[in-house]
Amino acid sequence: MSRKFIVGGNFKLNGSNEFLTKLVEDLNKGNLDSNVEIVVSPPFVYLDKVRQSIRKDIAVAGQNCYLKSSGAYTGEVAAEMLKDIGIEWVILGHSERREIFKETDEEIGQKVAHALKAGLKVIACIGEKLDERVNNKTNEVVERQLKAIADSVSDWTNVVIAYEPVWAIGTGKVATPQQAQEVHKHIREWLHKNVSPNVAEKTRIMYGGSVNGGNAATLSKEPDVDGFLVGGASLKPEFVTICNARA
Ligand code: G2H
Repeated sequence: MSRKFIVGGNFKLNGSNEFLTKLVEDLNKGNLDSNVEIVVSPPFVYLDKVRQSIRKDIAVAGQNCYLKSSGAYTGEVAAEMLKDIGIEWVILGHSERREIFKETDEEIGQKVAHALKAGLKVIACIGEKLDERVNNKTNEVVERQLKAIADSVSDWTNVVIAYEPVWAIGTGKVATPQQAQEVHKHIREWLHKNVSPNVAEKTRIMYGGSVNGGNAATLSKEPDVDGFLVGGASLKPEFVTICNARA
């Protein structure tokens, strides 16, 4: 079966009213492949502005949300609140959340389950650090991170996995198409064995880590690469080239 190619723009902690107005204007004028699902993820305070001004064939994602619906959790945002303002997607488990904000595998699994229950679609990020790759621990690490998600999730319909090797994030060191394919294939095999053949076949696996307008087309040819999660390059005009990588 064919999985719909999906490209996400993770703006991280970047942007301003002026910058995002221009970026949205440019995307709205862009000649985008209609066979590709596109999701952009600005910082929380700009979510509503971007959602209201961006073309309707581009969806909007939060970059995080908490595992509770409400309460005394200063500084957090609930999945239900994202849903309430018309946001369809959320990115969870990004390595920057894991590393800088010390989110654990278990917490991320719970967040994924909570966000799905609230009606959001989830881009769930996994990936190994450089020392883990060097020590041949890549499969072990992605399996552990996947298991924490699988332990909390029963319906995978609205889950997309983003494989983002930490050593490739924002470093300009993109994984080779072979390195990406090898891990994506392993992830699919793990889903086949531990969740179900149907989930393995249907679940999309994005690659993230220094994707740009120059490397996207080659990476997109790999059979288990079903899209990209793009950081730095999503803030630039080349994001359109990345969205059209398979066209
Ligand atoms: C990985 C990616 C976006 P970049 O974090 O999720 O960022 O493309 O800048 O490496």
